[in-house]
Amino acid sequence: MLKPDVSGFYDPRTGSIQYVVACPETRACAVIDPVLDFDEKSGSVATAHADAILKHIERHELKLEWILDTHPHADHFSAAHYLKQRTGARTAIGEHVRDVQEIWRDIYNWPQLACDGSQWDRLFCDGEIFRIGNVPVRVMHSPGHTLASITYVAGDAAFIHDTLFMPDSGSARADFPGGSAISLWNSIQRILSLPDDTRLFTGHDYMPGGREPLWESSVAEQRQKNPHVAGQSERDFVALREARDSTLPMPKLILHALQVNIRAGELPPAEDNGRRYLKMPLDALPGSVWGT
Ligand SMILES: N[C@@H](CCC(=O)N[C@@H](CS)C(=O)NCC(=O)O)C(=O)O
Ligand SMILES: [Fe+2]
Repeated sequence: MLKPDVSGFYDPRTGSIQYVVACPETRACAVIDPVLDFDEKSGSVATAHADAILKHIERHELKLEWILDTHPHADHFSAAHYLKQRTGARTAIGEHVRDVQEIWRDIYNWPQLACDGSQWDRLFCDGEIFRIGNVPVRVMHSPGHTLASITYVAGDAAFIHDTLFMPDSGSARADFPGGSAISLWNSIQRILSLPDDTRLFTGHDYMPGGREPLWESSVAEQRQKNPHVAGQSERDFVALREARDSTLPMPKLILHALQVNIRAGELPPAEDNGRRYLKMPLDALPGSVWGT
């Protein structure tokens, strides 16, 4: 089996891992889950992370074919639109992004938002296969964290985003609009049915106990060491997940990020003064600090 070259790029501000996945035979590559930098205090947007990825691609003489997202992120802006503008590569995400668009169209009261996924070049469905150079990539719908989440299985490497984190860090939350702990359990079981030595690349690492950031594990390691799966039943997992989720505040940027990410990372259009604005719905989400 052709093993892709995988480079991870860690964003310490959001604990996100961005990947460049390259075909060792053709030098074709894909970017997965690139981050557009955003400082909510100043409202400033920057492209340092995306530019570092472009530099890596240039330095290694790779050819960018795909800009992939695993799901519409709730904690950072996607740099998909920016990278497409810079490179012309195609953007893609899972087809159920349309359902996520409908949820957030209502929250933002944007009846004019096209909820057909037309903001991306390609929408993948479960089981679909495409290529990064000579590396076949199989798409696995893996909902739970969001309705639209997909895992990219590229050769012996699976990009599992926010399903399982590193084995010492359990699993992703399932309490966003459209999230489901049972669906997350089922998606995790599908991932764990991949061969034992499949390289698993996670979407976030929050450095528990102050250790260095890590993002690669294997199916065997997850089965043995991750307390959210080792020895767990579906019922116990759902109880554990829902109990933990009820204690988690919403991500700092969820209301900033979704309005950008349901448009493939394109920022809102500039108003007549040339400035772009975000929209903040009030009282739309549960999980306030005062518990309402
Ligand atoms: N403190 C972070 C939390 C981000 C967050 O909720 N991350 C999601 C993935 S998008 C998650 O699953 N977190 C699990 C956890 O915090 O236990 C923030 O405010 O951005
Ligand atoms: Fe996420």
